[in-house]
Amino acid sequence: MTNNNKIMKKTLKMRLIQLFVLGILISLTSNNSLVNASASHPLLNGNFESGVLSPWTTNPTYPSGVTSNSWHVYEGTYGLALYRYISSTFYKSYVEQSINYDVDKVNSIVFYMRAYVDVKVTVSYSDGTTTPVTFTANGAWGIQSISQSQLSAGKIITKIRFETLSNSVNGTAIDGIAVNTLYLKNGDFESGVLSPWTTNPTYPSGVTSNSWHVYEGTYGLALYRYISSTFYKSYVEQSINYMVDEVNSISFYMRAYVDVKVTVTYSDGSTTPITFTANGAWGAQSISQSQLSAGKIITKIRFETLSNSVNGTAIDGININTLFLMNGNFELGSLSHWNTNPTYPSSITSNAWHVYEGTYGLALYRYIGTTFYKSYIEQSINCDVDMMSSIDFFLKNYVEVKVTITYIDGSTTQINYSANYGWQGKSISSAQLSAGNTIVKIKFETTINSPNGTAIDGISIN
Ligand SMILES: [Ca+2]
Ligand SMILES: [Ca+2]
Ligand SMILES: [Ca+2]
Repeated sequence: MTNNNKIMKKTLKMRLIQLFVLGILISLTSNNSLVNASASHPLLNGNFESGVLSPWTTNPTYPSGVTSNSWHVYEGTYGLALYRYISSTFYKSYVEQSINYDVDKVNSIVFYMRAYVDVKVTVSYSDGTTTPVTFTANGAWGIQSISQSQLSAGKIITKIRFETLSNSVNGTAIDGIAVNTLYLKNGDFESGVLSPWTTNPTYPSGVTSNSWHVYEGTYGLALYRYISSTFYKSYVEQSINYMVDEVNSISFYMRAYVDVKVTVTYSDGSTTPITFTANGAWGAQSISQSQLSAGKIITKIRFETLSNSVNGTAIDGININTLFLMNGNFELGSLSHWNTNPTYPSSITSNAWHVYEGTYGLALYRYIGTTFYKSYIEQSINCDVDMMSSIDFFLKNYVEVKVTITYIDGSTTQINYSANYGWQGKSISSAQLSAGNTIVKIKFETTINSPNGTAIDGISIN
C-alpha cells in the first residue's frame, strides 16, 4: 500500500467515523426534542404548491395559512399568509419545519417575501444553537437570501422557522422557499429543465426528450445550440462541493460528434481539464479519483463542446460517485448518487406504498403498460468490511430481489431475498461478507418482470 493510499484510507476512516458520530447526533437531537422522528429530510413544500401547510407546523393560536389568494402568491398557485387575520388585525404567526442539511453543503437559503412587518428567519442546528436573521418589511415582492457564510460552518441544520415579529394592519406573504445545496443535482436531466445547470447565454444548451439525446430515463442534454444548419458549441456548468478524497469517480454517458472538455474547478481556483474524444455513439465515460487533485475541494464542474459542427452532441446520466453510501433513505427526493438500468429505470416516489420511512422510497421496477419490469440500482462506495457490522434495509418485494456486493479484487457476494408481501427489515452481517476485503459497489435488483411492484427504503451501512 502506498503512502497516499494509507493517507486516503485514514481520511476515509475518519470521515466514516465523523458520519457515524453525526448520525448519532442527529438521532439524539430528534429524540431529545421530541420532533417527528421521520422529520430528517430536505425542505418540503417550500413553494406551498401542495395547497396545504404540511409538513410545516405553525402557531396553534394564530395559525398561518396556505392560500391561493393572489396577493400571497409569487410563483405557482399557492403562497403563505404568515399571519392570522381576526377582526381587522393581522396577528403575528410563524411556520417551521424540521429538516436535515450539512451547512458545508448548503449554498444558500432563498425565498420571496412581501412583508408589512419584519420577518425573522431562525436556522437551528443539531447542537441546539441557532442563527437568527431578520428581514426588514419591504411592502412588495422581493427575493431574500441567507448565504452559507451567514450560517455556522461544520454544523447540521435541523430546523428552519419563519415568523412575523409583530401584529400589523396589513398582511405578510412568503413563497418559493428553497435550500440550494451543493451536491450535483439534475445530472440525469430528468427534471426536464436545465436548472441548476447554467449555460452559454448566446448559444444555450438545452434539455430535451428527443430520443437521440437520451441515454437513460426521459430527458437528456443537447450540448450545443442548433441555428440554421450549424450545431454551435456550448457548455453547461454547476457549482458543487465535494472533497476529492470522498469522490470515487465522475461518470456520464456521451454521444459526441465533436470533442467534449470536462473541467473540474477547485476551491483554490486551480482546475483539472479532461478532453473526451468524439465517439459518435453512446458510451460510458469516467474520470477517476486519481485524475483529480488529492486533498482539494471541487467547487464546479463544466461540460463543453470544443467546436461548432455538422452534428449534435448529447450527454446524459452525469453522476458523482462518492466513497460512502449516500441517499440510502432516498430522502433527497431523487436517485442522486445511484445509477439505474437505463432502459427500465427505477424511480424515487412519495407514493406511500413504496415508503417505509420519511417521505420517499424506491420503486425497484419500471411500470409500462401492465408490467412491472425488472430494474436495478447501484452505487459505488469504498468501505472496508472490517470497519462495518452490517448492511441494513427495508424490503417489500413481490418478486425475488438480488443484492450484489462487489469487492476491490473483483469478487462478489450475492444474497437473494425471496418474495414477501409486506415490509420486512433485512440485514447482511459482516460475517456474510468477505473478511479483510473492501466493498466498492452495492447493487439491488429485481430478477424478473412481474404483475406487482417491489419497494426498498432505508438502506444503510452500519
Ligand atoms: Ca407558490
Ligand atoms: Ca436522462
Ligand atoms: Ca425514505
